[in-house]
Amino acid sequence: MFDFASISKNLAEGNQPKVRELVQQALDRGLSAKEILDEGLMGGMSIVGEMMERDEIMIPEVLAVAQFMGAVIDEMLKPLLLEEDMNPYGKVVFATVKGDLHDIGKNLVIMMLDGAGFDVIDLGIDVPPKTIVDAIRENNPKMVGLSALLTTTMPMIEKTIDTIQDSGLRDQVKIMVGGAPVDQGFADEVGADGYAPDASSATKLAKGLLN
Ligand code: B12
Repeated sequence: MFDFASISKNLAEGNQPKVRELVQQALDRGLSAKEILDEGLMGGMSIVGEMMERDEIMIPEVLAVAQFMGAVIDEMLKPLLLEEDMNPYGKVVFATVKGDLHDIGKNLVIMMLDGAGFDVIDLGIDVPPKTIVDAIRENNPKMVGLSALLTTTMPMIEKTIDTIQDSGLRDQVKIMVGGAPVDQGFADEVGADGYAPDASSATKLAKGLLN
């Protein structure tokens, strides 16, 4: 039985050489990339998420862990995940809405989704509704993620959802919304399918909505 918890623990502690060594050991023992991702790396990000909730870790450290996890996935697991045909959750189009330049939270959510096996198309910041509609048409995603960090850009989430609706694409996608000023009440009010307060619950939400 492989000690996946030690991958999680070392990832959360930022011990990068040890994480690489353990992931390589797991691969050498013939464990699947998906197992290593779900049991080891995602466990580490859950620990980091909990530390964030308790204010025990600073944002730059969180970003460093998330970026490192992305690098391990890219360099060590991605080719195998593709071979294993592990993209079980399909495509997600993600954007910070028009008028809003905040992307740290969006990028964290994207990294977690990426790590969990979603194929995320990141449209970036300050994204107008039409660009999002065009991206849905082009990429045929199962889900759209919208982020807003300002009370002044929250209405742009509603405008974006309305534009998706008016374009006749609403039934094709689930829509999840988030960002510091957003809450469940707002999500219900604007007709989103779901809201999550942070990156690890966003991943759970996305899996739940698509199951
Ligand atoms: C960093 C920051 C900036 C940086 C952004 C850099 C960047 N690349 O993102 C800069 C300096 C550019 C900036 C600019 C401004 N900012 Co600013 N900024 C912040 C700050 C300090 C941190 C935001 C952050 O990154 N948090 C960390 C991340 C990890 O958290 P998060 O974004 O909330 O994301 C998490 C969740 O919300 C959730 N989530 C996020 N998106 C999504 C999406 C989905 C689908 C889901 C499910 C979940 C989800 O998961 C994330 C991870 O756990 C906040 C204060 C704060 N504490 O929030 C102010 C804050 C958001 N900013 C504020 C303001 C006022 C501004 C400016 C207007 C300032 C100015 N006068 O110019 C400009 C606006 C620029 C613009 N048009 O967007 C105010 C907003 C007030 C309000 N009520 O609207 C805040 C609250 C500060 C304050 N207390 O006044 N800002």
